[in-house]
Amino acid sequence: MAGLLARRGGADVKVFVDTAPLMEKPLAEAAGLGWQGKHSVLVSREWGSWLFLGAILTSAELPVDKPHPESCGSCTRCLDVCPTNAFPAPFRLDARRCLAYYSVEHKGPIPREFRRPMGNRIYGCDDCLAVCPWNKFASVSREAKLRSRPELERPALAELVAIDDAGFRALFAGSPVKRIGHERFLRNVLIGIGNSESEIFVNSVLSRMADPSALVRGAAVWALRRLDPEQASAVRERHLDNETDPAVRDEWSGMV
Ligand code: B12
Ligand code: SF4
Ligand code: SF4
Repeated sequence: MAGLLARRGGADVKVFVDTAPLMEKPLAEAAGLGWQGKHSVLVSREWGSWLFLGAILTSAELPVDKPHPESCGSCTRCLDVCPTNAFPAPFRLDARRCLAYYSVEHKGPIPREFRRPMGNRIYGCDDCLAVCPWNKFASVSREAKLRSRPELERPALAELVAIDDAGFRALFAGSPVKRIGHERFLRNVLIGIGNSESEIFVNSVLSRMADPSALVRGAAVWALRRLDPEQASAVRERHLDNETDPAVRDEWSGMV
């Protein structure tokens, strides 16, 4: 539907959902749908923070709505919960510290500072949205396309890290997760495994140590070092002999 141009009742209509250079949040606030909360996304009295925005540009004459007043009051829950302190001030997000940016948009290795706070978030982060007290007014959407798929509700990390490119594409067909591609997906899964502090994943990690992707190998080194430092020391020289990528070599550095 995104970017669709049509004529309806004599007016031009163009529809966008997160696909055009439009600032949807200030537009939604001006349209009276809600207000930009201290976490910077739109909050509605009816839907809380759990909503997507869509925009319709039209030449039709429409009545003008009143902008919605800001209604956060003294609440600071979203600012306090952020695992990376991404809010330098209320209503102001530093996207360079946001895990939604690193897990979804960022193409390179996850900067070291953000690996532990990332926990086991494989795609995006919703913490600041999830704690908003206005969510108590939200209800589950009846839209079938927004329903979660049972096989993806609590996926096992060991299964996710073993998945190949074709399996990844099949599992996430029709889902935005597919957009990040297999390599970035494995990078995020390996960070989640490294944060699990559970040695049961060591063999899964070892199976990715010689992956053709340097991004994946680098994340596997980090995960192995966290889960089993002795094993990491034992295999270090063997892997370094064949490693040409400077970023992956850097992951091995500092170990003797
Ligand atoms: C770029 C972008 C991101 C970036 C930057 C986020 C951001 N807050 O801007 C990243 C990748 C980090 C991101 C993350 C997420 N995003 Co996003 N994102 C966008 C996108 C494409 C553009 C947003 C934008 O214009 N940012 C630019 C900045 C300048 O805008 P702003 O924060 O609103 O800035 C205002 C205030 O912060 C303030 N301000 C900013 N700087 C300063 C400085 C000073 C001094 C002062 C006083 C004020 C001030 O004034 C600005 C103007 O109003 C929109 C879609 C769209 N086209 O609008 C979706 C959108 C905002 N994202 C969305 C979602 C759902 C998310 C995530 C929850 C995804 C996830 N689960 O991982 C997270 C939430 C993180 C968060 N707390 O914002 C939804 C939000 C729905 C809603 N309820 O509003 C949108 C609207 C997409 C959609 N159509 O549904 N996103
Ligand atoms: S999405 Fe997560 S990391 Fe980003 S600002 Fe919200 S709580 Fe912080
Ligand atoms: S959690 Fe509190 S401060 Fe943050 S947007 Fe919701 S009401 Fe506003």
